[in-house]
Amino acid sequence: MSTQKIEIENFDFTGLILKEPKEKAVGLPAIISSVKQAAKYMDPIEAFKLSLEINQKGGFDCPGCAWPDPDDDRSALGEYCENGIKAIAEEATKMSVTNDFFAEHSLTDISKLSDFKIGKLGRLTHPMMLREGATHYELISWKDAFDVIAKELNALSSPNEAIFYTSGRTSNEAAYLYQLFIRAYGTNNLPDCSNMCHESSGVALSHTVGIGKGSVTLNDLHAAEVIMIMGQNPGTNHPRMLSALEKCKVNGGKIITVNPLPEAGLLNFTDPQSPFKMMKGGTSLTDIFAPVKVNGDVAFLKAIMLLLVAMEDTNPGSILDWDFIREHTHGFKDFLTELKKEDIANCIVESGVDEETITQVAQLMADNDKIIICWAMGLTQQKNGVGNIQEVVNLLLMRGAIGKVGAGTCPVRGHSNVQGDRTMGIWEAPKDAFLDKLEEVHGIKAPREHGYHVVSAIDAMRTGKGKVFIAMGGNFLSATPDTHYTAAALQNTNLTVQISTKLNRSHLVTGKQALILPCLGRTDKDIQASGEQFISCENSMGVVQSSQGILTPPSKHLKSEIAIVAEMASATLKESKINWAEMAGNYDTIREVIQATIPGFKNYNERVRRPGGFYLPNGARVRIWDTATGKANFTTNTIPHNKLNAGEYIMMTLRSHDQYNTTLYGLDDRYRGIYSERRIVMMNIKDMKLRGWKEKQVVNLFSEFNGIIREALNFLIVPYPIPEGNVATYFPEANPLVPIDSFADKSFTPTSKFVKITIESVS
Ligand SMILES: Nc1nc2c(c(=O)[nH]1)N[C@H]1C(S)=C(S)[C@@H](COP(=O)(O)OP(=O)(O)OC[C@H]3O[C@@H](n4cnc5c(=O)[nH]c(N)nc54)[C@H](O)[C@@H]3O)O[C@H]1N2
Ligand SMILES: Nc1nc2c(c(=O)[nH]1)N[C@H]1C(S)=C(S)[C@@H](COP(=O)(O)OP(=O)(O)OC[C@H]3O[C@@H](n4cnc5c(=O)[nH]c(N)nc54)[C@H](O)[C@@H]3O)O[C@H]1N2
Ligand SMILES: [Mo]
Repeated sequence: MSTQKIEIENFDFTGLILKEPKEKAVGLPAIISSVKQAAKYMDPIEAFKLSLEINQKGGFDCPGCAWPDPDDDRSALGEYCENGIKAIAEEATKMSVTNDFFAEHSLTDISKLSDFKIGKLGRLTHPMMLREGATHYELISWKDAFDVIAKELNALSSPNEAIFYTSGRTSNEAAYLYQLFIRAYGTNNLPDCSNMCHESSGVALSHTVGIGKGSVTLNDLHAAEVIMIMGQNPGTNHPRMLSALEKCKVNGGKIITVNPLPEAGLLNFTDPQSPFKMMKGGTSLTDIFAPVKVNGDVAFLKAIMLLLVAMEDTNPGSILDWDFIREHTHGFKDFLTELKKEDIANCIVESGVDEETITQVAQLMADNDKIIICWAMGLTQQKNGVGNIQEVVNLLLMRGAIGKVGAGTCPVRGHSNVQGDRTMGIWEAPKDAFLDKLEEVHGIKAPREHGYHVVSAIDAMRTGKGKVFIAMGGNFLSATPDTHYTAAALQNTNLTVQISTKLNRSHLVTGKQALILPCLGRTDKDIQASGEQFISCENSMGVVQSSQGILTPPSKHLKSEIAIVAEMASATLKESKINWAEMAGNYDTIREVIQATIPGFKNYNERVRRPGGFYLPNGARVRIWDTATGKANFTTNTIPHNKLNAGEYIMMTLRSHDQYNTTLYGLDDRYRGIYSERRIVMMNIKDMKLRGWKEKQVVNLFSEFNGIIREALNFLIVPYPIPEGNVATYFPEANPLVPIDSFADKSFTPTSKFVKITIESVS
């Protein structure tokens, strides 16, 4: 065993500068910022070539977010967004981490670098192995790497001792092949980033409307009369969504924002595709801003529904869509009885929003029929994340606002193919019908026992039940909760394997042995036996499109994710009758088996080649409810009571404007006016005064949960317009504070937006 010390956190300050938070998003500063970013790390001609191809029909799918592209006209400037350009610059960087780098630097040394510096080292170029007890990664041939994996997997006493993680950039083709290999090998241990992301949406929507995806299309957003955006910061995380919101406003729609923070992008927006408007100063997007307390959403939604019911009682038939409720829903009576037991005054207090604002929101909901509710992590990463989303559905169902033009559910997805990965079977709890099909098409025996999700996977490794960990992309260590607990879990395994484009901390905190398998990214050309290949992805609105990289890969030693899976499978499953090599040689053959296994992919190869791709079937969109009752279900969800003792705060962990999850593009959070530092904690000025604290006060953060105290040291206080009692930090710096056993009911999503903490001043 090696005794080298690996740093799991980096506590250094980088020099906080504070400015006034911005009140508008995008516009010229955004373009300048992204061009600067691209120019720093990329060849300028390649950067320009790429910017013309982003999200174009026949171009490549931006490796940034999962926001859909317009069905019809796409901007000549490229479906551009500042953070999309940054995502591409990050992948298409000129810098690389070669085998020489690993020969020169021990793991201990690399781990002393900050996450930001590690990311900026560049693309991985060679397969590398860390042998048991070694201090350095060393070069390994691809063949030997696959043999190591095969040997370890075949030595396990049960396939359930292996864990296969997936991050959400993996293409449909790679995801399908990966899950096929894993199930042919014999386990459903397929935790994925979705477990930490929109799992609460999937669980809530499947139960209530019969499909774990949103029901709206981009055109619905344009046609909506009211869009309510809850727990989401699109100016940073889905910048192209702002163009859709702007169209909605131009068409006369109203926008309600429900968020503890006044996020710049939602207040005012200047479309980068429209230079004329850029000079005029942009569109004011939000009509009503409802500053909920963290996790005040169930109370907020119930208050609105109570007001709607009161209006209905005064003027029967005027508010509730009785035809819809009768024909399409189940459980309305019980729902109404339970709702009426709630005290509206209490709902208002628990929501944190004032009565006048709530009344205005209810009035908009009453006056308009085409209502869309969008949401993201502010709702899903809560103990009652599933309840939050079920309340969203209740509100839409009361108003008949689903399954018609301009109305419905809009969970805004994160990773560019996270939705597609789930469609392809990346799921620890697959349905029997899916496994039956897999057996029929491939002649395998698919395991039926459900596998580990992210949280249970960590526990399994911690207790020695998970012995081999393989990650298809992502940064498991830094993205998961309870960083030190997870580190110990990973270090307790025999082998960790990372299939990655870039180096991150998960390559440093390893099992006894570790492999780095470097792969092609979305922007790279992918040439296989039958010639140049393309892959396909499903966006947040269920549109499947092709994506083809155009750059020369950064190293000739890289393999595609598909080739890696195929070779791993061939090496491990010696008796397998599946022709892995053929599929890796020609991705059309993978699409053929996907078509045979998964509904909605008829004529996949032909339809995916059409410009703009094709829509997958969506029951809720056409009012077909694939639920246990055959109807859309109303539900009752209790209001969480979050009592705080003196000196306790509720912490939410957020993304800054300069990061993609654990990848740090830079150290600034321009819209929030926070520059050059990530170890910060945003706090209400009144809370600061109570403690006698000043701006930039150095503090330590502690969370106590089920008797265990966790700490995150060295943070600087930033006064910010955030509700009293709430504070905000950045993900992943604050992840050591998120308790492993604090997760959402039913979806097991870590409560990254709700961590009870105490704060102590250092000086
Ligand atoms: N540039 C960029 N784009 C990204 C990502 C990225 O890191 N960078 N990540 C991608 C991924 S994987 C995802 S999942 C998405 C994430 O997209 P978001 O969900 O927008 O990201 P977060 O920063 O987690 O922001 C959550 C928002 O919820 C609010 N919030 C927190 N708690 C509550 C609450 O209790 N109630 C309400 N109503 N609001 C609350 C916060 O103030 C914040 O505005 O973005 C995707 N796109
Ligand atoms: N506290 C807190 N924790 C959170 C969250 C939060 O809001 N707060 N958000 C959660 C959410 S929503 C998510 S989705 C997860 C994200 O969790 P992950 O998806 O695991 O994390 P990422 O940071 O997106 O992964 C980045 C790494 O992916 C690799 N990579 C990038 N592109 C490719 C590719 O094309 N192929 C391959 N094979 N590898 C690639 C690179 O090595 C890069 O370093 O984090 C979760 N964790
Ligand atoms: Mo996510």
